[in-house]
Amino acid sequence: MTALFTSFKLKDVTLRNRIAVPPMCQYSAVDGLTNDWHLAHYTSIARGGAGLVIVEATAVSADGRISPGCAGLWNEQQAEGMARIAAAIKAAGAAPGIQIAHAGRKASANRPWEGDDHIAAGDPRGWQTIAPSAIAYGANLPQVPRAMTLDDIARVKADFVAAARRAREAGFEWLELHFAHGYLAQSFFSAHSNQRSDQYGGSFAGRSRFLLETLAAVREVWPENLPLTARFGVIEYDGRDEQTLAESIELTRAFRQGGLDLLNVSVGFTIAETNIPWGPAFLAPVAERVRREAGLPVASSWGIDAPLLANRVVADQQMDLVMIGRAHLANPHYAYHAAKELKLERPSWVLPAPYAHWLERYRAQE
Ligand code: FNR
Ligand code: 531
Repeated sequence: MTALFTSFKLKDVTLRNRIAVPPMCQYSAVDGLTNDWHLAHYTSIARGGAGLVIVEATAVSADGRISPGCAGLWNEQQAEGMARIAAAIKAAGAAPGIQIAHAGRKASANRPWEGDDHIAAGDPRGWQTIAPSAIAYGANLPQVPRAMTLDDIARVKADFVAAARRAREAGFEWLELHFAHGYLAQSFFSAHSNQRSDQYGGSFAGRSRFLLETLAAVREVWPENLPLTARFGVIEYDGRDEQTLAESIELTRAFRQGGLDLLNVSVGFTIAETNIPWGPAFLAPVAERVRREAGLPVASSWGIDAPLLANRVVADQQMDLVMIGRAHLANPHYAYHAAKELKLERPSWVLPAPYAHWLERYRAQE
C-alpha cells in the first residue's frame, strides 16, 4: 500500500490522499479582494489531485495584510470571492481549506518580486504596523511597530473570529490559524519579539495567552465537526532550539486541550539572524517529535518534493499530511506525477475524469 495515497479522516472531512497544498500567498488581490488569478490558480492546483488545498494567508483586517496585494476576509464582498474559490476546490475533489492571518510587524511590505521590504514611510500604499512590543523585525523589515494596547488585542481576536465565521459561510471545510513565520501570533510567543510586562508577555503562560485565547474564541464559532488547525513555528534555529522546542510542545499540548485538531509544524522565522538547516524534509524529525510528544496529528513541509521522500515521511509516521508547496507552483498536477512515480494502479484517476479517461485508456494501448 502506498502511504502517500491512503485517505485521511479528520473530524467529518476525509481527504483522498496525504498530499496537501499549503497556503502560498499570491500577492494578487486588490483591497483584499480575490480575482480571476486566484480562481484559476486554486482551480488548476486542486484539479492536480491533492487531497487538501489551503488558500493563502488571508488577512483578518486591512492592517493584517503582509502586502497591499494580500487577500482579506474582513468584509462580505471578500467572502463572496472566496466562496467561488472554495466551491472550485471542492468541485475538483480536494477539501477546501483556508488560512487566516495577521502579519503583525511584518505587515505593510512590498511584494517579494518588488523588493520584499517594508513600504517606505510616507508612501500612501503603506500603513503603521502593530505588534506585542515596539521592536522591529530588522533586516528588510525595519519599521518599528506600535506596541498593541489591550483594546488592540481584543480587536484582533474579534477579527479572527469574524474571519473564521466568514470562512465557514464561504464553504471552507478546513481552517488554519496562522501562528507561524514571525507574524503576529508567533511574535507573541517569542521572547525575541514579545517583551510586554502585562498578562500577554513575560512567562510562558503570558507569551502563550494571545494564541490560546484566539484559538478558544475561534473554536466557539468554527463547527465542531470540521478540522480546526494551526500552523505554528516550533523552532527558530537561533541557538536555543531545545528550550524553544520544549516550550512549543507544551503549548501544542495546550492547543490540543483547547480543541485544535491538527498542527501544521513549521519554523518560527521570528528574527532574521538564524541558522536554518535547509534541505529536503529538514523539518520532518522535528514534526515527528511534536506529533509523538504532543499527541496530535501533524502536517509539515519544507522541501518534501520527491514523491519517494513524501511517501517515506508518511509511511514512517513522521507526519500525517505532507504540505508540498513550491513543487505545486512548478507543476499543479504534482499528485498525478507522484502517483505514476510511486507506481500507483491507474495513476491517471488521480486527475478528473475528462483528463483521466484519455490518459488511462489510450496510454495503456501504446
Ligand atoms: C509560502 N508559504 C506560506 N506559508 C504560510 O503559512 N502561509 C502563506 O500564505 C504562505 N505563502 C507562501 C508563498 C510563497 C510564494 C511560498 C513559496 C511559500 C510557505 C509554504 O506554505 C511552504 O510551507 C514553504 O514554501 C515550504 O514548502 P515547500 O515549498 O518547500 O514545499
Ligand atoms: C516563508 C518562506 C521562506 C523561505 C522559503 C519559502 C517560504 N514564507 C512565509 C509566507 C510568505 C512568503 C515566505 C507566509 O507565511 C505568509
